[in-house]
Amino acid sequence: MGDNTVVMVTGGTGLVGSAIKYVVENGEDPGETWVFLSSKDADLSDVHQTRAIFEKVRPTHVIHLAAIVGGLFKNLKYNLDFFRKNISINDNVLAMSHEFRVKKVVSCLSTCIFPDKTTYPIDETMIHNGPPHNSNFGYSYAKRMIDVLNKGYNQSYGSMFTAVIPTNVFGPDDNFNLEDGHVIPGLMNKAYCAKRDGTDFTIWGSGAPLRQFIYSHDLARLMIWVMREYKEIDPIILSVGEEDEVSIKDAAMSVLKAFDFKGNVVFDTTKSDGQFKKTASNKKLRQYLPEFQFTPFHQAIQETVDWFNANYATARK
Ligand code: NAP
Ligand code: GFB
Repeated sequence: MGDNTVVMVTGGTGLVGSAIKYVVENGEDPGETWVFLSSKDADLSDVHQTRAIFEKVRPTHVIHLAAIVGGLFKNLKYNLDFFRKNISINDNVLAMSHEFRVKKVVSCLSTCIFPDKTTYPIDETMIHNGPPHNSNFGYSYAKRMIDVLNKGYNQSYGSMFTAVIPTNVFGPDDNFNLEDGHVIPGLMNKAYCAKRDGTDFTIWGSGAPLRQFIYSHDLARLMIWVMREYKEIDPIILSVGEEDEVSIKDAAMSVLKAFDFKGNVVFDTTKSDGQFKKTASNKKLRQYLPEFQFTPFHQAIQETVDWFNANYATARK
């Protein structure tokens, strides 16, 4: 890409945005200028602030990550907020991308937005084939509308607005808050405290549900590739293979191994299990990148635990 390329990353201070920043700053010299936004640069749910930041940055490319994001328990509590806030952010960012003639936008869906009643493995063609799991219908429908907007802008203006569909992400700079965060950072925060205080380590739910987890640094490398090389309007799933799916219990054991935790493990089955599985196929990704190497799961867990131990005082929790 030419050296006049300006890539603006909305949501640039979150888990995924921080990983993209890390990869860009630790790789070979990028051909592009990169600008990473936080909500302090602009509240993107406000169209006037959104226009102002596009006016200021004048991006040629946008990686759109900004959203209200959270784990199962935050979604269960705030479905309406997830829908309304994310719908307005998404509409504003794509409208301003059109108004400022952005050449390409890569937005983010999620494997948790697919129909709850479905055949497996899930693939990119199945997004709108039925209602999502009820636990996160607000977030899911707002995400699905990104795909609708992408197709609408392409039909009306030929816009190159596309999207990726990551599976559950974890890594440094995650949100480790116990109530609002996702399972991996939640387990890490709990393991840290249980080891420090000599208390039980509690896994919520039965531990039986299945998930595919992608390390944020791997997702970052894939998203940079999508921004530079992927030419389809249809979205692409960015996930480890079906064969790398693990149970919540397996993931928790990997976290405990990384902490060298020797205490008592208990399951709080009064807490919801949420969706049992959302097994996604990465066949389309493999057709493009058959040689891509994902970081082994436990190595990624260990790197994240090491980061959390070193940054506990300032981590989001
Ligand atoms: P995150 O850590 O919660 O970061 C969210 C980012 O969005 C932050 O930079 C935040 O800014 C920004 N933001 C929130 N509200 C905003 C607003 N009104 N205006 C401007 N910026 C706003 O989220 P993440 O996990 O990195 O997720 C990034 C993207 O990946 C999201 O679109 C999410 O749906 C998608 N995704 C995530 C996962 C996962 O497991 N984490 C899985 C699949 C897809 P501040 O830092 O200033 O608050
Ligand atoms: O990452 P998570 O919160 O969301 O994982 P989802 C929830 C699963 O992990 C449930 C179990 O089975 C929980 O019972 N779990 C065990 C825990 N211990 C914990 C813990 O300490 N914290 C948390 N959070 N869970 C989300 C969607 O679904 O997937 C979001 O709701 C988002 O919209 C995200 O897209 C990627 O994987 O169930």
